[in-house]
Amino acid sequence: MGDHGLNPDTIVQRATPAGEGGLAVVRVSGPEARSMAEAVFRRATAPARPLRWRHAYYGRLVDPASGRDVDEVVLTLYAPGASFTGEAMAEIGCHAGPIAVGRVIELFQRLGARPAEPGEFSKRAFLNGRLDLCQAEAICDLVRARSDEAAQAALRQLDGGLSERVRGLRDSLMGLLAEIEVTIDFPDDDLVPVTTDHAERRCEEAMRALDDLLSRAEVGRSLREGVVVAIAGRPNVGKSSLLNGLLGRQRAIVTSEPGTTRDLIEEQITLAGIPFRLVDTAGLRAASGEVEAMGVDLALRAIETADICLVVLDASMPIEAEDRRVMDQVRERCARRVGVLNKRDLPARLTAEQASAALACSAWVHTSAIEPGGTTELERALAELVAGGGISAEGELLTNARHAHLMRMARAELDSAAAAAREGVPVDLVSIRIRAAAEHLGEITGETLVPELVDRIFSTFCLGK
Ligand SMILES: Nc1nc2c(ncn2[C@@H]2O[C@H](COP(=O)(O)OP(=O)(O)OP(=O)(O)O)[C@@H](O)[C@H]2O)c(=O)[nH]1
Ligand SMILES: [Mg+2]
Repeated sequence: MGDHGLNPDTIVQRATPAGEGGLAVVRVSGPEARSMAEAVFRRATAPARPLRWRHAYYGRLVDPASGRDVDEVVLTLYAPGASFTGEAMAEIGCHAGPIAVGRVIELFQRLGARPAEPGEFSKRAFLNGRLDLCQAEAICDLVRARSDEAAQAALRQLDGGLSERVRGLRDSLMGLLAEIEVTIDFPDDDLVPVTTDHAERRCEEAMRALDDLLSRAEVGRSLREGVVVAIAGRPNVGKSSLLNGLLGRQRAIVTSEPGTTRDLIEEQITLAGIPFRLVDTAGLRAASGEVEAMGVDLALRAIETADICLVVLDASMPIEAEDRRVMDQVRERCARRVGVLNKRDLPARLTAEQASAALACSAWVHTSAIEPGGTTELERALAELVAGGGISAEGELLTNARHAHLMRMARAELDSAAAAAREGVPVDLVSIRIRAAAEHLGEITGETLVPELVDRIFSTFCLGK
């Protein structure tokens, strides 16, 4: 691998986030990495022997032009073939802060290194066969992960689990293609010809395996982007208060006046390692003005696109006509619902039985948005609803949208291949579809990727990765 490997230049970039901190790491990768580092590094102790690979040395970086100290650093050199990128690398632990790090990078630039583009270190690792694309993308996911669970999923992907399964699937399709081709090319030999029956069966097997992987894609997306939870109910039941209660701070305006919230307010929380995106909405009712009407429209759309809808009732009052309308609107728009009986600190006029008779929900929970710990039951119900759906299931979770998309494309090709085989289309025509499916799968691990696509994928990475 690595057509670029003929004459790569040497690149430099910070590997740690910008900003102030104790330490920062600057990476230099490429054929000149070692000689550049040697040109500017002065060991603290008298150098008895040349610097060894994979040893950390304490010392100073000195500007050869001025003879002035640039920073106090720890230098580690990695040999070609034994580094993250597969090239010779120098890693410099220096003082953090924009000025200090900038000076180190600039020093290497003056020696001829080029500032790395976003994702360029990972791209080199990919081109040098150190990582497959799936694994490289997992690094990016890991860096961006917003929850422990997402980080775990990315780590598993980094281990190569997903790559192996996808590669296995692709290999079996390639095997089928080879069988088909042999019987086409040598029809007179004594080979058992591949029947359309056989091709259909094999396609269906592969589809089942893809379905299994894809069923985890939804979970993966939730882990990556957060489970979207819309908070719905008529005005004044305490939706914004619940948002604030769950967040533990006063994010949304709360008043005793019905119709307070107009816009959507979105905030993120993590429950049991799962990221949730809470969306507070305008109270649903026949609106009394243009702004409120727009708010109600937004609310209805938010309910429609949410993964889960909280249906909030005020438990200190019996169910009203407006509540019933809200429940009808939610029933039509969102299948995963959690019912909330709020204001449990006030005398109850409404039971969970009455509420669940009016609207079936995964659970009906009691809350008080104004008491400390008043939302615990709700938090538990949300975490359970998602985790019960397999969020913490072992195995590879597809956390990457690109992978899920390619698997869906491959599945669609296999579906038409199987259908064509059923209709008695000649097996060599069926094989065109199978080949297309195999190519989509190859794009996941990077085996059949076109170079422009490789560039595009890596350019979405963060700087210094
Ligand atoms: N006693 C009690 N009062 C609550 C509770 N939750 C909310 N309230 C009060 O109910 C009133 C309305 O609360 P909001 O959070 O603004 O209600 P909302 O559903 O967002 O209302 P709109 O934005 O108008 O749709 C405020 O006076 C809150 O203090 C609760 O659990 N217990
Ligand atoms: Mg509100």
